[in-house]
Amino acid sequence: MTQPKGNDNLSRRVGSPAELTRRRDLALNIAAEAGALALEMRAKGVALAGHKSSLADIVTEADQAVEELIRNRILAEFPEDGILGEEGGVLNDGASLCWVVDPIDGTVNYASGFAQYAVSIAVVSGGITPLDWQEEIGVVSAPALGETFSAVRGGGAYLGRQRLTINEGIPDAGALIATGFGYDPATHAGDLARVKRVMPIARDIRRMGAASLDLANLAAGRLDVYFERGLQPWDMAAGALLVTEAGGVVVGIDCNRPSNKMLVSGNATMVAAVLNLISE
Ligand code: LIP
Repeated sequence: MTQPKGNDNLSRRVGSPAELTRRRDLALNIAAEAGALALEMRAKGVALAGHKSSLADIVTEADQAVEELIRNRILAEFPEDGILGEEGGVLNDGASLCWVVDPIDGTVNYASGFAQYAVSIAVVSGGITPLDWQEEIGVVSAPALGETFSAVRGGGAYLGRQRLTINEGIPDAGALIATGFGYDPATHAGDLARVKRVMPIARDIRRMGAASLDLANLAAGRLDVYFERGLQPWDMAAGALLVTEAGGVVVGIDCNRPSNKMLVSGNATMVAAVLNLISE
């Protein structure tokens, strides 16, 4: 079985360790402020601001307000950096470091009253798509769960101050597998077919509704593998670094980089097994 190598095609370092540490500290502070705003707005109810790809794909006023807070805080400290945000698009395209922001990942959970949502903030270099960027910093903060995950490339992944390590191998009892389903009904049959194909190696399936937290939970050893088709760049940027810094790999279906076509993540043995099954 060929094992995926992960993100080994991009290894150059943009930004000194000190520059990255400053941005990591800022990302942690911003995530705390953004999470507090999300909680405060949620306590007052949910105001729908619109829809995106379908009626199921909603934007709330909190998504917009939280992203605005994050953008303003980044620009106040690093006006030369790029920003790619779920709600506000691209700013300063071509900057050597770009912040990739999902203000509320798991918006449907947020609107429905589930705690499984997160502020996801990454800093990447080398491009503004997962196919060509290198994740440098990742922060995933779940305000309603009181958990904040963080990583700087080369420095390990952490939940608070606790260092994270991904699970090894394939468990004898079967793997705890997380996945997700996009908002486009046309893709659901394919998504379900892939779930059926991985069931022979599954202990059970989880569909929790926030990709950044699926990746964070994988980094923390709470899950064995996670795969999903149709993810956007901001869904995966920060969480992918948490996984690689915890010793895992994050790949696509036909190359070593994830994209909206597919993301598969876990330890290399687990990922190879899932890739074999879903590629059949
Ligand atoms: C969501 C993801 C979720 C995925 C949805 C969507 P949003 O992000 O985190 O797991 O299945 O397709 O992308 O839209 O709540 O930021």
